[in-house]
Amino acid sequence: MMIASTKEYLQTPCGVKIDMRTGELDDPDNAYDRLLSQMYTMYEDRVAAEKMLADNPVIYRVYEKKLPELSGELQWCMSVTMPGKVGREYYMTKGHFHAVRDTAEVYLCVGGEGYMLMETEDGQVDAKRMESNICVYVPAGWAHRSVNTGNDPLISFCVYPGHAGHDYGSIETAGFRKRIVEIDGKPVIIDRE
Ligand code: PAN
Ligand code: ZN
Repeated sequence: MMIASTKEYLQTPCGVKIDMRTGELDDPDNAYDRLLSQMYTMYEDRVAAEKMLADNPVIYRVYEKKLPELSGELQWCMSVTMPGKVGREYYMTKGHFHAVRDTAEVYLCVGGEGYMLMETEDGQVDAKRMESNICVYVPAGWAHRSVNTGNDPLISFCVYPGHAGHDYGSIETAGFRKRIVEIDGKPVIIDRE
């Protein structure tokens, strides 16, 4: 559906069916796959990452509706991080700050297991467990990344302010301070080297 103007957005309530087992939206306005080739430099084991590029797996998928990018409005989407590892590091989203730092986000996990890894620009770090029925609150000013430590897709319903925007640059440049890797068969949070 073409949406002509902001005004029209505001005049168009929508109701959308979501398949909570897969995260799929009926009739998404945008659905994209993030492939390993689009983020392989973010993994600690670059050799393992480059070897996997031959298959170039889908690391995560996002289903979105086109909604007004305005304060007072909300964006929402389904985020599905696949199970898997690059070397010993679990599949994860790229992660970002919101471009408008003063904007928070809610993630309601509806399937799978993992962590929401978070950090602030002044060096605070946190990780909250994600599994079905856990709602994670990402406060304003915290960068956030979903990490799938399980064997099934990690699926969340995400809601954030319409005008938040995404700032990937600082994470792409410096990376998160923490990584989540498998050690002796279990997820362990370690410092970035
Ligand atoms: C989510 C994320 C989604 C994909 O909707 O955009 O999980 O992760 P990246 O954006 O880090 O690639 C969100 O946090 N929106 O603000
Ligand atoms: Zn976000």
